[in-house]
Amino acid sequence: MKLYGSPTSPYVRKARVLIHEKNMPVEFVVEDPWIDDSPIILKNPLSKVPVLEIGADSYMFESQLVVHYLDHVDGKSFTPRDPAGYWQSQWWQALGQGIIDAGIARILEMRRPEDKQMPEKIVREEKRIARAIDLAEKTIKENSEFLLGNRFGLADIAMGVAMQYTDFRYPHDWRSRAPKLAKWLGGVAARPSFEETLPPGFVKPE
Ligand SMILES: N[C@@H](CCC(=O)N[C@@H](CS)C(=O)NCC(=O)O)C(=O)O
Repeated sequence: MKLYGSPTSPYVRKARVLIHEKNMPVEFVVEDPWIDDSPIILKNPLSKVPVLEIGADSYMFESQLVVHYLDHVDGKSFTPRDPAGYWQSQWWQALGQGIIDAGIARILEMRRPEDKQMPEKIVREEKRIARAIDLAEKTIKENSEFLLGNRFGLADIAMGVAMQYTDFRYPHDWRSRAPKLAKWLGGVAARPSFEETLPPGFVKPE
């Protein structure tokens, strides 16, 4: 299998962390979806990464589907099997995806020429992120190494990537408001799968 994407994309990084954790033989191929006539278009008409090549001219796209596929393809799923745990994992993954979506929307707005930017759009995305962090802090258990039970899983990957993307593109002091989340992130971020997939230029917060 081949995973196409960019080294800074948090959507792609979720798949990369999972591939690392599972030690899967998946080649990472850097391809830019933003350029005109990007080769990504031939694999994903939506021209977005990640794209996972699963066979000859056969591709998966949308990070949640790509991660779901990688999670199940080898029969060694990182998702809890009990129904409550399964849906809690989906819940955390949706929250993480939402934080990433808001972080991306914010940075794209900030990259527009200054006179074309909509400050209210930037504030709206920042408020989304703040509320999501508050809910995560309310939900996470005290001193928990992992978000669900005693096993690292897809919930940790989605939220870990989302919070590090926040640190990367929207660095601000969220930790003093969310100490339990901050402590959990410190543990997850120290895993080799996270260390070795950090976006180039990432500055570790003090
Ligand atoms: N919902 C998609 C979002 C993927 C996405 O927007 N990826 C960005 C890279 S961070 C991209 O390829 N953007 C290219 C574009 O929007 O043209 C997913 O979860 O995979």
